Amino acid sequence: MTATEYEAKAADSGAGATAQFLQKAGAKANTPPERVSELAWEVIHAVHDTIRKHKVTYPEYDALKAWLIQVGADGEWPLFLDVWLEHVVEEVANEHHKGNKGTIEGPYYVPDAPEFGARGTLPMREGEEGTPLTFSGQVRDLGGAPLAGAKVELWQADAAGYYSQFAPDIPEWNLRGSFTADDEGRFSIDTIRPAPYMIPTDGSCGKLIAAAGWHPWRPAHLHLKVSAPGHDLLTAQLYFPGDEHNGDDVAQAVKPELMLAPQPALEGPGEVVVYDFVLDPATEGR
Ligand code: MBD
Ligand code: FE
Repeated sequence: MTATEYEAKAADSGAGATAQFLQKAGAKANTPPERVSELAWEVIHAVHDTIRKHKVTYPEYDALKAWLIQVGADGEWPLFLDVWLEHVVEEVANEHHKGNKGTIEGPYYVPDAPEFGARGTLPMREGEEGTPLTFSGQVRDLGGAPLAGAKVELWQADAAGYYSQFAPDIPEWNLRGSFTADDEGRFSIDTIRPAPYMIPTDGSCGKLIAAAGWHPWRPAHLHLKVSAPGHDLLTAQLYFPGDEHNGDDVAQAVKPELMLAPQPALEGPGEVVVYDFVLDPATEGR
């Protein structure tokens, strides 16, 4: 079976994303009770206000209950939260940054991908579909000094819009890799152009989208984590000009600073693109 011959099921991607999230070494928030109370009450009161304002009925309340139960059963809490809430958490977390803009991580990052040094090709199947893309750049600090040895992790969907480890029948590390910038902070990665991503329609998030008359699309994107000792980790996504959904990403994670400018390759059928990263110094106390 090839990537285009199956339909990814919400159960595959949702359950995988939930398992992946639960494996993450749990960073403890240590939130004091006063803050827990304030945050919880504000959210609860906001829901009360919505119920009063729109005179929400018992059938609507029961439909909400059933839907919330089903989100958990589908394993779609990571998907729901990352699509509709994470972009604001990211905005607040990084508003002090002077270097590169970042954006949300989303539900499909997996740590410890294969390592390739400063230059290499992402793991791919034989005859991997998609336009070849050479993505290169330099990692620097705020003063413009190259960050030799910076780590550049890239993960992406394939040309059918599926992520390895979150859809069936794709090799484990397909289109996932970790690179180490050279003495000048430079790296170069051979990959393919990803396809736009569609939220699975058969799970709870898809049901919400259909019931509300929204669309399920994210524009095509490359996911990156760029890090260097003494600097804040940068989690970003890079986008392609002309994508139909750059202006209405369901996850609201597109920023103009994250738009690539691919050019036709000098040789061969593919494209080349250069994008540099500027990392902020490590934030105290985070
Ligand atoms: C994705 O590929 C993604 O990047 C986000 C943020 C949410 C769902 C799927
Ligand atoms: Fe993604």
